[in-house]
Amino acid sequence: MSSPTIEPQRQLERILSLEIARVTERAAVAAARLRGRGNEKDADQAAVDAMRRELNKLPIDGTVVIGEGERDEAPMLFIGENVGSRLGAKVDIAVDPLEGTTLCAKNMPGAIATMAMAQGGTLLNAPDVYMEKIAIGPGYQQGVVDLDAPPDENIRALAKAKGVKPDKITALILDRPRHADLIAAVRKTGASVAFITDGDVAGVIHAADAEMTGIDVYLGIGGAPEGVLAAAALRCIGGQMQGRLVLDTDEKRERARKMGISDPHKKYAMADLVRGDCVFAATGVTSGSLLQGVRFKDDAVETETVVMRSATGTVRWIRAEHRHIDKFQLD
Ligand code: VTB
Repeated sequence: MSSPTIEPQRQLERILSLEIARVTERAAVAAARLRGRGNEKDADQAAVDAMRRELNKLPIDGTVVIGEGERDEAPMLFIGENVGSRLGAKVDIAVDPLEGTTLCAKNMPGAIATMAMAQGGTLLNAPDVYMEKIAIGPGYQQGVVDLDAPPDENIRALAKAKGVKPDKITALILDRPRHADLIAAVRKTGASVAFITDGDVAGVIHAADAEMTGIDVYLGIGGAPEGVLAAAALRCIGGQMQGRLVLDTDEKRERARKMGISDPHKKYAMADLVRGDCVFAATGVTSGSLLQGVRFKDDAVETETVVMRSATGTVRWIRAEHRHIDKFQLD
């Protein structure tokens, strides 16, 4: 009797799409122990250490392409670091062990531990700089909004495509002084602006489910690492996204060049940010609109994780109860 065969790369990716949950779970639990302590650095380091420990248990030859800063300046999970058992297939890894360090330090909603994995050489290797971003959900014609179009034009085009007036559109934007003109332009169309203080990976994901979240479009400048992670999620759940690195100094352009980025003004489509199939995971650290935060109970620790896989479009919500938490770091 012949059994169905799955090519080895696909098989591994299928296994990793569940294994990845362990990695973000551990990072989230480690960070959650330091919620509300006002110490961003310690919470971040705890998440980084836990994530690295778990990554090194995976049967992969992994390279961190989006990480906690660049070599020499980051103690661990820096861009270029090798992780995994080194025996398996070549895999690109993007991590943000604690996305929203301030949210965690202040115990505010929306901090997550997140990462994405893809075949080696398929995730954009970007320096830790800013990225201009625009993202919308699935169901629209390709190119209905564009990073290079003025914000008011994008809002009108999106409203038209949705069959509503601009005042029925809501744009999600990071609350930063640098967005003053953008916010004014969006509001001038009659559209509404919803703010986040941090956490634009979840912000972009929200735009992918307008019916549920009320967010039609994500706009503005956030971190480039978060941009690649968000693109990985969107590749799994559908939607459109464009980004452009903000390389406004010689020093940044040189850092980018060393990572193989020759055109500093390049507009990246989603398929440039993530060039093939990927898996994405995020675990809540503090409770937010995307995920429940870590709950510490007497006999267990509870986590909530979302895992997405682009090959099949499967989205899994994993509520886990971790018992024997004392042994947590040993297995
Ligand atoms: C965003 C957000 C992050 O950084 O990318 C933002 O997603 C951008 O940087 O959670 P600034 O804070 O400098 O504006 C975070 O807020 C924190 O890393």
